[in-house]
Amino acid sequence: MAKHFEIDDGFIAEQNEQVRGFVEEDYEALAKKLRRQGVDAADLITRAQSFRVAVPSWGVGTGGTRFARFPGEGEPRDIYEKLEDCGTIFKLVRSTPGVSLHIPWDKPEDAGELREFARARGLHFDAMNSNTFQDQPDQKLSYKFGSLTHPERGVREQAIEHNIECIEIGERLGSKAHTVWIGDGGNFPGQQHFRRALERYLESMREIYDAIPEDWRLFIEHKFYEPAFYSTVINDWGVSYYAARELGDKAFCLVDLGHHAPNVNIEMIVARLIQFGKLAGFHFNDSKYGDDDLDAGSIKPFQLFLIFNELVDAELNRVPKFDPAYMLDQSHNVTDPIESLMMSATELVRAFVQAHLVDRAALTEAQEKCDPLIALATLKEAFNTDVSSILALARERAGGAIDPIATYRASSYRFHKAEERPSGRVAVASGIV
Ligand code: LRH
Ligand code: MN
Repeated sequence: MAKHFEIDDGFIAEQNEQVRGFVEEDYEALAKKLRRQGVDAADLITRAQSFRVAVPSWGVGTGGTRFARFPGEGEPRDIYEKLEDCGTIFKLVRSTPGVSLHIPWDKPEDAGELREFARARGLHFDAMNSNTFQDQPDQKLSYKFGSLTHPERGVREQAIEHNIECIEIGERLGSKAHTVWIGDGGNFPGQQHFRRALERYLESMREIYDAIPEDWRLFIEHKFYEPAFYSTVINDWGVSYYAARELGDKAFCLVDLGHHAPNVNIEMIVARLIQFGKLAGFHFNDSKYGDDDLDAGSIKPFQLFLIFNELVDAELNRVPKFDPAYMLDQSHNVTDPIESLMMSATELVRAFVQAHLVDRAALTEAQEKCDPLIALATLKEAFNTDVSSILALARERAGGAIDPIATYRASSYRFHKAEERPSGRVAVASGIV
């Protein structure tokens, strides 16, 4: 078996040595400032180390748009090479041990072997994802006019069976959740009967729900448009919540940040789903216009912070049934996917730690005393605090890199992978196109 290049711990330690002094200087200054606010910086390092987010297997290949895809060097060509890259991300940032698979893109020949390959790299499998938004070469019936809501029972059955197969593969891989996102909808007024389509969705999802093992969760992912451009069956959190309630206690609502119309108040949707005990978790990314699948925190970092403000408030107030699953769901069209995923994971930990910096007593007092300016100022105080040194030391003390991007580039990992993975063969649908 050809030798596969890996970044070793010694190299990471060497790179850390070069920058540790500066980071510890910044940390001491920050710790001193936080002590004045009665905040223990060392506690925040522990919190940062507790944060976990899963990476999407489809995110380590270069993504594209309907116009073009510009594959990079050393693209992963199969699920094993995707896991190699996920292992490298985890080695450097230490917050991403979970990998979310997409079936059939990542259908394993040998689930046991794949599970062992992942385990050897400190990885495990997070939520599974089904795919009834594309037709596979060997597929009998087309999903052109829908899948779980298609007028023809045969097409719905085919889609139900595919979801049940994903769950069975997930069981063999040790996953504990299954995400169902369907693109079903219409492009023209009159194309779909809105009520019948939703009825069919619930009928189909009940069969999938019944196949969910006792200790699993079923995640419903809503999206306001695309690929349908007039109506989408599961278009917003309201219908997702209704469906989750209808299905039962194992069904929850997953929030993909890019699946909302511009300017929708997503942090309030999060607060609602937390209050209703139906928040599944997230597909984190960012966007300016549509479902752009850009890097988390790259366009609207304050919104990301406000979302984590709701999550940390719920965590600290021990809201019942609060157990959100965090995943990234991005498409990397112009950056090295590994760098983007490391940066995005870091921006999530940053928002999480900043949310733990919020003076909640002062915020509650300002809210109860109708003092909006102090309420906003209290949030901004936390958001404007540079916690980079806390994040860096949290990574380093967990065996990772103080500066993941610099360490990754210094390792020439991508160059080595370009050698090992001649670009002839690229995995089918390695990224979202
Ligand atoms: C749909 C979506 C969904 C995935 C797909 C790759 O836009 O967010 O979560 O299945 O992207
Ligand atoms: Mn998604």
